Amino acid sequence: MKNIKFFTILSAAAALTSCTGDESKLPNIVIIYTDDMGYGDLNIQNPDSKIPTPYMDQLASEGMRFTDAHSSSGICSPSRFALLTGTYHWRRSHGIIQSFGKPFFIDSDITLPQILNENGYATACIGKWHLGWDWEFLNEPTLEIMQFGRIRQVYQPQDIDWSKPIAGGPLDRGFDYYFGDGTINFAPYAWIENDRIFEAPTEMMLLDNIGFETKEGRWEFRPGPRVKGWNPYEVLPALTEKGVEWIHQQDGNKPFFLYFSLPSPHAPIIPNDEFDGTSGAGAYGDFIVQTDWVTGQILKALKDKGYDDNTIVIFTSDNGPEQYAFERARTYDHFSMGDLRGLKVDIWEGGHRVPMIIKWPGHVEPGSVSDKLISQIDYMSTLAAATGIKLPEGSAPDSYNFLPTLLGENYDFPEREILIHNTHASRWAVRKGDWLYMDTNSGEHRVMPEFFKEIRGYNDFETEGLLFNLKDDIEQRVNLYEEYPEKVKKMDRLITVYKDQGYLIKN
Ligand SMILES: [Ca+2]
Repeated sequence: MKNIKFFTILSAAAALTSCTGDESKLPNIVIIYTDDMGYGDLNIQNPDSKIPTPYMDQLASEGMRFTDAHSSSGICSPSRFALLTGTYHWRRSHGIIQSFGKPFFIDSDITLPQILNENGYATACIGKWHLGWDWEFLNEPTLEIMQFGRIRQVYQPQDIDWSKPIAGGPLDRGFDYYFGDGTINFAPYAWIENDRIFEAPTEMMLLDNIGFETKEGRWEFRPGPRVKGWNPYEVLPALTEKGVEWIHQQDGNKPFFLYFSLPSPHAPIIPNDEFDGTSGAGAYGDFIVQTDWVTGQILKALKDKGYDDNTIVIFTSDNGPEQYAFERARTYDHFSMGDLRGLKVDIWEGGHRVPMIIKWPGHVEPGSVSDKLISQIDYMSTLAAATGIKLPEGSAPDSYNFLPTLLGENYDFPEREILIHNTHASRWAVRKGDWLYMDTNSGEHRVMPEFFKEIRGYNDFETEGLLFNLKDDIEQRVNLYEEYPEKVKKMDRLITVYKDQGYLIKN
């Protein structure tokens, strides 16, 4: 990686500061959020994996691994909004934020970083944001480009005032600090620190001048302004360096919350050269190996500074694996979705059942595994409970506190009994106990190729809706819709009730 001159903030004073890891202090919180990493990409929960993930596996051996944990959506922005607000994304919106798109949030939203910040936490978001900003436009987009079969109105460098602070981003949602490139495959292709563009873009990233080869899949870049010399291969190393640096800057007098949001293993699949060939699953596998290494660097920084004993580390992914996973299964015999049906965007389990590990030394049993139904939406209530923070009235309406499960306490009923699954507005599913109902005859949004159906032996279904018992049928092969008409009716009604109600009933 090229030398990037502004990664030198780490001061001698910060480096010399030590921390005792005093247990009486509020715990630090680090969320490591991978992008499009599948359930079966976490080596420890896929016996047939072709990808080593030693750092993530080590984390699992030190914390609790959840086998029935879910993102709110099968795509990026909505899952991120849900995690940060304890609110189902579909109460607000279903889609992703496009280049220069408006914030997913409204200003009255109460966020996890905000409540932590108000209770004394230093808070940082480093990496992928993908939740929108209010950019200072000088005029409408001045370029029209055809991409993915439709005409796009595209901003050029001269259409935006790069000198102004960018409102509506992480700093307006409770973070003290932001560093990242927004979204790796969306313009602007530039570094943003706090609410400022570090260097103004002066040229256009177009499909014929990207200047780099992807190692798997296709380029996913949307055309738009970029900084001269922008190199996407530098993004992941730069974010890693910055994440480690920010942890080292904490002086131990104040608890901290780091939301470390990786651009990997999302496409473009661009592992750095030193990771080439480190997996048995092609470049994607190598990208996971790098993602694993990055995770290890963040964990190492916590250990090096003595914060490890008093830090809650949450590791998870924003949705299931991208469509390249079908071909990868055929070529490398590696199933990124594990045994689950479907992948990213689907409301099949593969779209939203994601890797999840939580480590909290002295509180969470090392090497434990939980099959409790939980969602990333639940982090807000759970972390509030873990830190003794009272959530403001009306905040985190869909968030359950699963702290008892984390602490290994006996609990007569599940913290979360019901979970709604949704990506686009056209298909809905509801989970209650072992039962899963879908109001559609297929959970797929990405069309599953015939060769993959053959590999897995999947059949299509003819009924109007679908009903599965996941306890016996995690692969969603046996449709019980016609056998349990009363259950179908009740569960269908549940979707309407919880949509209309505006919140879930909490225990
Ligand atoms: Ca994603």
